[in-house]
Amino acid sequence: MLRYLTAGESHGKALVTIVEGVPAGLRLTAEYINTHLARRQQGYGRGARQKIEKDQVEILSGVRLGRTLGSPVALVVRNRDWENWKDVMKPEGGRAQALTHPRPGHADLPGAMKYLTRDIRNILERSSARETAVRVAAGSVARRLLEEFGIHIYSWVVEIGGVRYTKKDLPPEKLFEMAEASETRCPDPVVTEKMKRRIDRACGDGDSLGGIFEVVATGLPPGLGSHVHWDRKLDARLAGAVMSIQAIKGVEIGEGFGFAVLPGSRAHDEIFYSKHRGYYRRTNHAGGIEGGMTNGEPVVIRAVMKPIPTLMRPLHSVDIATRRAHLATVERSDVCAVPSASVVAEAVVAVELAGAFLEKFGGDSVKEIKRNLRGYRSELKRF
Ligand code: EPS
Repeated sequence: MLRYLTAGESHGKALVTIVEGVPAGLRLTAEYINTHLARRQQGYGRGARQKIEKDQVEILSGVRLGRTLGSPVALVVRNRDWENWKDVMKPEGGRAQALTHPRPGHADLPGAMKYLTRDIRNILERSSARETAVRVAAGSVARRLLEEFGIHIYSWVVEIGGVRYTKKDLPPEKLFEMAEASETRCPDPVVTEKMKRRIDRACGDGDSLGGIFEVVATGLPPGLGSHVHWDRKLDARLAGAVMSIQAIKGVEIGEGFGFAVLPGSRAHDEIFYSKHRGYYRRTNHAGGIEGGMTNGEPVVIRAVMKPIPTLMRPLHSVDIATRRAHLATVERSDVCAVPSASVVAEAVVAVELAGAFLEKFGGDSVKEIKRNLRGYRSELKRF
């Protein structure tokens, strides 16, 4: 079983993760993980914090001489901003002014009530999307594993604050390449500029913006996941993982909500066979998943991120110390983090896909898994 946990507060000393269930013999370097950490930090509309942080991972365990050992992989990403928060965030001793003005849309108020604290900082430090830095680190391990088997994950942004990109019929690696060159991770330079102007306008208004991104995974063999139980269905697992990213409010797979208007005759992907390709489809409305299992077509996931709840022109709230009306806390924040969220989604998708992959082909070493995959592929050739 592949699993990970994270720990760490936004302005604490560091973020850490332990990834367990990684097979032995996988090439893995800090440099590889750092590439993805840097991708997450980019994006137009980010705040001043990203000028402070330059995320770098340190591999603490589970890797020796550039290859995994099969033991837990422990990773740490240090918060540079910790230097400025030592007094407020120190683990022992000291006092700090309580934050008491919850932001609508944030974890602030439900968290304060749940944990019976009147200092919202006790909640916001952990609910902060800063935690996604180390999720990308964990996801990079899973991604490296998938790459070893020809499975690749891409993402791009399709909408920010109502400025929409209509997807062109291009291969995912091409769309990805164009998204990587865009400040909003949008594959179209003209739409990128429109998105940037929309973000500028929101920034000028003291407002924030959400949007939609798409993640595509290619090279997946059919049969990952299962139809037999709710918690083994791959679409459910992917949706749960993507929904767990901070500020995500909706996830769809393939045609998703678009199925509401399509008749069955146009909704389903007809089945074809050729000696060269085996079974294949000419459309992919299902988003690569039928009955909770991959069907061999690319997996396509879209998700919507709500606008960031920290507004420079704050919304109405209540002071939880006095119960009197008060404007919400104004904290340094981002205007838009949709481009970053799409990179985080790649990471959590990688973990789910690698987990399902290991369940089917699992072994203790990459060598063993390669043999298992070869065996399955040769069965499918005769199928
Ligand atoms: C975040 C608020 C901002 C973001 C942060 C997420 O942090 P700060 O309050 O320190 O300015 O920059 O995201 C990151 C630090 C990051 O690396 O992604 C929040 O409240 O979720």
